[in-house]
Amino acid sequence: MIGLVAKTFLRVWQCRCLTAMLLVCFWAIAPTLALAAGTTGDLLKQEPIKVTVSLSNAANEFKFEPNQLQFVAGKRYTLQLVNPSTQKHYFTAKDFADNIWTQKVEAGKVEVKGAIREMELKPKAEAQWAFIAIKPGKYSLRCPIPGHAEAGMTGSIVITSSGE
Ligand SMILES: [Cu+2]
Repeated sequence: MIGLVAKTFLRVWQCRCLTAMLLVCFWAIAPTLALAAGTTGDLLKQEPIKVTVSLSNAANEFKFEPNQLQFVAGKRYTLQLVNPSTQKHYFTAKDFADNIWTQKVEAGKVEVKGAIREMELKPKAEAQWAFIAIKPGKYSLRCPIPGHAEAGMTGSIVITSSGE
């Protein structure tokens, strides 16, 4: 009998904990979801702003061109990534990727829908990253291949709020 009471109590308690956890989770992501849901409908009708970034260049220099990128929260973009060099390079900006809403990435005949965190471009490759900037902040960009960031393959990405 005591065992049953204890078990029931534990179940109710676990249930409460789970509910509380879910509530906390929802509270944490709700603003982002609301922002995404509220803005994407209208923004997907907006003509995207095109920005091109070159990973290295024809001279195989270790740099992003340009290496300072700026986006405005709530605006729609197409980020065109190109690699004109003879080596593969990465476009790695994970915090940035977590703070935008990715619609899709197009590369060749493939279109990938939804979130993405990092992109590797083989020599002569091109990709288009369609997204809406969401959360203002300063994010770092780098190519994580050993030696590349050290040689200068770094950059910064700023998302400013639409009021700025
Ligand atoms: Cu690189």
